[in-house]
Amino acid sequence: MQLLSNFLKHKKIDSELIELIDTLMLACKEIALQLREGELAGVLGVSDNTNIQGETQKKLDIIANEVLKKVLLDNPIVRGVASEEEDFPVFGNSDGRFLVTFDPLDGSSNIDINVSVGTIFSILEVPAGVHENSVDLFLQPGVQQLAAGYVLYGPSAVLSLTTGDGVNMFTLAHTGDFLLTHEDVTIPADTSEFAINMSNQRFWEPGMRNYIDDLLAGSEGSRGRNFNMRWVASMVAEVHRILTRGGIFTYPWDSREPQKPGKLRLMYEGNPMSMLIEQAGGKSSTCYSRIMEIQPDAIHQRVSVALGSRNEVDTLLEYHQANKND
Ligand code: P6P
Repeated sequence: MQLLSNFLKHKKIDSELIELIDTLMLACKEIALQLREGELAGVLGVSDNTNIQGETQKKLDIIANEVLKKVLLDNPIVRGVASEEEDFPVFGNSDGRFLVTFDPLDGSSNIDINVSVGTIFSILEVPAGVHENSVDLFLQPGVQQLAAGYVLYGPSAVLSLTTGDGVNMFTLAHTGDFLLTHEDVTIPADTSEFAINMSNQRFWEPGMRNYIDDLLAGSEGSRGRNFNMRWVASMVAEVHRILTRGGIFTYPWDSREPQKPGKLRLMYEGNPMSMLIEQAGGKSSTCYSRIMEIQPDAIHQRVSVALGSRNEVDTLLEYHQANKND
């Protein structure tokens, strides 16, 4: 089995990018250890803090965030980081080349019930000649990402990574090494499995309601076949399932907060997951446009998401187009 860094060297990936990915994995290994310990380490449960998202932070949200910040900012190749758990970006070496955005522990509402969670990351390069530290450094569309990935802390800890030349998966061995376990991941173009939080149905746009109604109608409906549903409430687990066997995941706009485009965050959920999905042959859309082409105007801005098997995402977009013309 090939070591992560040997695999990347063999792919002739930039040596400083390899160093950054190895640095990220140091942090993720520590997070995996803390999660494995769980109650034994006294790290479960909520803290007294609320983050900028208005969410009560779990103890492990804070631990994971602090580990990632320290490990990354100690490396002089990192200019700055932006985290779901930080109101503003945090800067390190002013000559650093890379910017990293991350959701330190996505799906953390699952921690206390021992269900899979994950760290999502996105790597950008500092625009040439920019010396001023500001949030603007990070506000680059998803197509500018150098690399993206997640570490899923499930029954095993698995890194799914893209550096722009396909998607590969690496499993964390008991030795502490990430070993190549799935090369050149490809998402089936069609699927019979969808993931959505059905409890929000009354808040969706007509296009989404009609699309889901037809999935639920199964073989008696216009789709003429039965569909299966999954909802883990952990985007990393949903995306991992889609990369592994296909499917469609959507967290659409809903009328509860009409001024917000969606629940998920563009910079450290939408963009990195979209890069993985597209690099594995899938599609990732807001339901109206390609997520990775959005020009961000705020570090915590939200986005509606529909991603997965290419042909099924296209079908969903047709339902939205049909209702837009109504
Ligand atoms: P809900 C986790 O909080 C998250 O950001 C994603 O990982 C997940 O897909 C979604 O929110 C779950 O949202 O409303 O079902 O709890």
